[in-house]
Amino acid sequence: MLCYIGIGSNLGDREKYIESAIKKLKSIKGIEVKRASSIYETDPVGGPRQGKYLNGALELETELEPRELLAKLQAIENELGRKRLVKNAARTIDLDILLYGDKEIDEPGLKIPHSRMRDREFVMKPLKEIYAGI
Ligand code: PH2
Ligand code: MG
Ligand code: MG
Repeated sequence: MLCYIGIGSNLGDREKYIESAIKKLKSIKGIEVKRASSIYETDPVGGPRQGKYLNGALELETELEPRELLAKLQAIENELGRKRLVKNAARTIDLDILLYGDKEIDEPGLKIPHSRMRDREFVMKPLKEIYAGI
């Protein structure tokens, strides 16, 4: 399945976290990273006062089911020191499933397409760079 991931970081060495996350994704069996967008510096949207983000998007080819993919992304976030204390707080790394083929999922903890992505410039700008769909 062709799928699109949003990637963001606004804590610590942001470039390094994004690089490490992409490297870890590449090493996972059942995931192939096909395209990576440019990385943009963006102002934080929502949440408590925090620093600027680096944001990008990735195109993946994956054999994993959405829940399996989500678990892998969360494992990478945890390995890279992501703490979940306050909603929308600053984070070392954020990996969000934006699109999974044309599948629509609305379950607790997993909403695809990602909620509010269309309103978020920091998601749509890098996504448009690599999106191969209609
Ligand atoms: N992520 C959020 C909340 N706000 N703002 C920017 N600029 N970039 C993000 O990735 C971001 C955000 C929640 O995931
Ligand atoms: Mg997230
Ligand atoms: Mg997010």
